[in-house]
Amino acid sequence: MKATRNKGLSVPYSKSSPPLTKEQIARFDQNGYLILDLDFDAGFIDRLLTGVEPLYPAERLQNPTAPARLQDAWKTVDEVRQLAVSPIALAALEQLYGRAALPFQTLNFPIGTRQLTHSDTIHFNSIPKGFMAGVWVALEDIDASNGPLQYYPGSHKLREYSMQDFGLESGYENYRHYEACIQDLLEAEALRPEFGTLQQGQALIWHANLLHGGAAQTDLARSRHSQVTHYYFEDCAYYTPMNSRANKPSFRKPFWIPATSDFELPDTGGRAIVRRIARRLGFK
Ligand SMILES: O=C(O)CCC(=O)C(=O)O
Repeated sequence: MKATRNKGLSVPYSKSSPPLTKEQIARFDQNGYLILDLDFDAGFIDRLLTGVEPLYPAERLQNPTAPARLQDAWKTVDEVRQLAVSPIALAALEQLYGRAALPFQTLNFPIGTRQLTHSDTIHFNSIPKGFMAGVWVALEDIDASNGPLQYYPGSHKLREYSMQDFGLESGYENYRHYEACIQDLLEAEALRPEFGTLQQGQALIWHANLLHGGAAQTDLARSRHSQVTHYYFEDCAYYTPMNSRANKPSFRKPFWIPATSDFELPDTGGRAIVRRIARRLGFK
């Protein structure tokens, strides 16, 4: 299955002046992550934060210390979209993977997520496998007390573990069992975490199979604004492992985050819902 790019998604870095050095590429290969600056200034980030704040779930007003997340704010907040199509991130990913990177999802977080350790290969995968990456951007300075990203260098070299590998049926109802199996794996492999204490505007690219999560936020009076963008790569088929059965991938048709703000969203409204119900009822 061939990925088609949305209009205008192009990387203004030439092959002769790419953003990453050979040493950075070797470090990514060895550690499974890489930190780099995306060159967005504080004014841009302020506008992004002002744009996303009113979109978080209303519970955040009642309880600002509860984890909150906002998916695909790029559709309405143009700074979120611009961050997702950062020319530096796209060019760096293309250098690391040898294929054009295709952003397909954004997540914004106002405070630490406290997410338990996992690998993104359980959520998103491709055929051929492994053509997926996450780019986590610090939208303010992050230190040990406001819930940094936590990751296990080198863990991307472990095999890719699916739900079935742990004797679990796929499905989000079994996700906490998956998380428990990953905790056992960390102990069995004696893996030690590192923490993403990044400065505002820095990004961490992670390999699809890097084990990562969110560290506890010890200072709940603080915020921890961040944005994650997930990328696939060109010329693959894409699927959702959590909804797949053994040898029966649940394929997906991502809508690539557009390079310019003059985009039209695909029809996900009434007609798409009617089509989905009709398919479930057995109508073609
Ligand atoms: O931001 C975090 O604390 C963790 C994010 C994460 O694990 C993810 O988006 O997969």
